[in-house]
Amino acid sequence: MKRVVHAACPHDCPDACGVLITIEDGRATRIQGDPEHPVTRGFLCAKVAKYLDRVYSPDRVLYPMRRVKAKGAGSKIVERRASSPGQAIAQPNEAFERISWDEALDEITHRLRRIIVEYGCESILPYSYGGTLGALNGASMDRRFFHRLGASQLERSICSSAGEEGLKSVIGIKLGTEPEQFAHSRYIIAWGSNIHGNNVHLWPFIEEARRQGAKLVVIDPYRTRTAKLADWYLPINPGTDAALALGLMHVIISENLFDHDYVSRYTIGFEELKARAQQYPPEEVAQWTGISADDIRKLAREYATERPSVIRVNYGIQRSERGGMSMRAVTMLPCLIGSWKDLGGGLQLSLSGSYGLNREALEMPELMQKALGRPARIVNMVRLGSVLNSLTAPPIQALFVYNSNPAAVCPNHNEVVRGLMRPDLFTVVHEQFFTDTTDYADIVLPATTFFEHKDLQTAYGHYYLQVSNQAMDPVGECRSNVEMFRALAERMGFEDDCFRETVDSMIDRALQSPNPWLKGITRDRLEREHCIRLNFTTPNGVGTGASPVQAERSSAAFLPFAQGNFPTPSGKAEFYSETLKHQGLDPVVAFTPPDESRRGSGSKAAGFPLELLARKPDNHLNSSFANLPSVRKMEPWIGDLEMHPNDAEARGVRDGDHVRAFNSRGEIVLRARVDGAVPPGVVAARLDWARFSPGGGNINVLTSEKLTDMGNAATFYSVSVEVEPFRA
Ligand SMILES: Nc1nc2c(c(=O)[nH]1)N[C@H]1C(S)=C(S)[C@@H](COP(=O)(O)OP(=O)(O)OC[C@H]3O[C@@H](n4cnc5c(=O)[nH]c(N)nc54)[C@H](O)[C@@H]3O)O[C@H]1N2
Ligand SMILES: Nc1nc2c(c(=O)[nH]1)N[C@H]1C(S)=C(S)[C@@H](COP(=O)(O)OP(=O)(O)OC[C@H]3O[C@@H](n4cnc5c(=O)[nH]c(N)nc54)[C@H](O)[C@@H]3O)O[C@H]1N2
Ligand code: SF4
Ligand SMILES: [Mo]
Repeated sequence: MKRVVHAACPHDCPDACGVLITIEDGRATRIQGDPEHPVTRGFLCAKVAKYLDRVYSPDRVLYPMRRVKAKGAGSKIVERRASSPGQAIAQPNEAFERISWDEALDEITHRLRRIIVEYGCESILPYSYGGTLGALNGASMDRRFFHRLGASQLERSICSSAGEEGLKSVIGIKLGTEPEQFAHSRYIIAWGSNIHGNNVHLWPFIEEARRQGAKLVVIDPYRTRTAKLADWYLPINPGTDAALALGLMHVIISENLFDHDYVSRYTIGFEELKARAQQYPPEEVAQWTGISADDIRKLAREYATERPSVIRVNYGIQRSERGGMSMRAVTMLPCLIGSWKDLGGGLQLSLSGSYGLNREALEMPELMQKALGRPARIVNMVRLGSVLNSLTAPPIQALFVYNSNPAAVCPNHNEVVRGLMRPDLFTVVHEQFFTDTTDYADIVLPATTFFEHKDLQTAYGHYYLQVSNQAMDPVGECRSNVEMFRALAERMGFEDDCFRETVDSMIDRALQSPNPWLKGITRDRLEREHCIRLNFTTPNGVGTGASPVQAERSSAAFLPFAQGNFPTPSGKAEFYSETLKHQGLDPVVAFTPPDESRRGSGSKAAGFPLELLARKPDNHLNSSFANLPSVRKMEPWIGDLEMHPNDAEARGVRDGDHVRAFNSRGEIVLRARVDGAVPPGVVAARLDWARFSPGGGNINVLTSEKLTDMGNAATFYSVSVEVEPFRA
């Protein structure tokens, strides 16, 4: 029997594609994009188009497993077998023996109970991030479980929190220009945003705009696919975006190109901003950013006058020491020129603030009270290395990993591994694959893919909610995150009703929220219609729907800030923020170069004159997909260090040579690729699994635990290194 099931891609990607899965006799035989999804419109990225390879990979974890060899032995088995470094290799499951779910759950609960008696509940640390962004499997039963247990709470700041704080400090909420409106733009700036690689479903709307004469400008230190396709590419020195934005505001204000009416009605702090921007004339900004004063003036004039103009800023600029301030500065631009009023104007970072699901009902933080009588301690995920090695009172004695692969993605890799190797640390990993992290697990539990469970799917790059239906039975003995934590709660003896709640009931309750934009959207409708746009017709306390004029031009347009309505403390876009002032931060915005950079003053930069961009792969998703041979083939840069010819020549390095990249935290061996991708002084390499890298360490050996100025986020793009030829 053949049927087609509607699902939604839950990977950590702005697009949240509508997906159709064909099932024949219980087996998935085809995956395709849902042509009816208004934004993702029937195509999938190259990696998810090959998803059957993932679901039916011979490397899937199929059963609960117990480690029988030394911690870390899995990666050694792989290394020994690796005939050529570019090849993905079979699972290192020889380090494990199969056990039953009963045995696994018994062993876990037994160990956790003992650890609680000896060290207290907060010696247990959950560790999860973006494996699935499904509303339930991303954060629901797991949170209930750890709240009820009284475990330490994880501050999930490895990705976006600096940018979010920067954005919210100006406009109050994670909302912005919807992708469909980019088709109406005449001037599009991709600012630290690799659209073609990381957000490909925005691209057709940009192409549509360009067919009608729009100009695409890319601001990025790395010549991405998007940059190569741009009308104007501006390579910028890493970490200097706040200077550029201030330089643009300098020109826009001094040449009187800003929107007086919008500024006076809907913003506060213009005088303070004006005074600050005066300190950033283009000539000075040019020295920081590497972009000429003429280009800065031209960009400012075009951006302010070629309307509608829109900025797609992504998370690239905020993975820098002062990423919060960078994002704050860029967010001020559409408020200054009033482009929020225009169809096809404004700015997009993340749109996820629109969904407003009832997260309290899903996560039930009140259960912490029951366990501890107070909120549990908070531990920052970026600092996992230090946390495992030196946190006390209590130390971490149990680590429970799901939806994440910290032994690949976490900064300061060597310290992370040192911590994971601790003989007294009890580690559980719930995974689809034997990853870098499972190598250190005492127990590995098998996890379903989105083909094998049901979920509710939001997005951070569009405004359509979806239900992702279960298409097939789980392979092997896999269980979803929801079902695994449900079983564990039962085994721990937690009798609260919430641990027995069905998936459908959880979806229903998630949709019962005070957010008016969810009005009329029910599970039943989602199951029938697959994909429903948020209900923006009613204005509300947070933002408004389209103004009458705009509504005429496009009945569906959503212009959240056309008439102000910024949900900030002042109700206006804040060029001046009292809140930041209270936090000891600059209430306006200023530029300071990253300490760890050529222009910085930090000691970490001394002796390491190159700035490393520890980048994402274009065709994998962080560490996900890197183990699948068919996907890995599409990413020929893996294992390369991209260098400018000047920097290579100065070090006696030729294209194709092996080089040693190092700093105070460690070293790795890569192959030099002397191409035109990076400007002088900058080098770039891509994230890969540690075990596929010679020596067993990936680029996160070189990245640091230093946190950003706002949001306590990771600083993957503020890394100083030196490079020399590698002599074996
Ligand atoms: N193919 C693919 N898609 C993905 C992912 C993936 O790994 N692969 N990851 C997903 C995830 S988790 C996320 S968070 C999103 C992120 O998507 P993006 O926000 O686009 O993330 P990045 O690739 O980190 O950064 C974007 C660009 O910023 C540039 N950049 C770095 N430093 C600076 C700087 O100081 N200034 C400026 N102007 N630019 C800078 C980088 O060179 C990069 O090209 O993508 C998601 N989609
Ligand atoms: N050097 C460097 N490091 C980076 C970045 C970078 O740009 N450069 N990017 C950072 C960013 S932006 C992010 S968001 C993080 C991402 O870090 P992670 O969120 O850890 O992302 P992934 O590498 O995709 O690993 C997710 C894991 O979850 C598993 N998984 C998928 N679905 C499920 C499920 O339903 N249940 C369970 N139990 N497991 C599941 C997958 O198999 C995969 O191994 O990486 C960060 N690390
Ligand atoms: S990873 Fe992104 S682009 Fe690819 S299918 Fe999933 S949502 Fe779509
Ligand atoms: Mo991310």
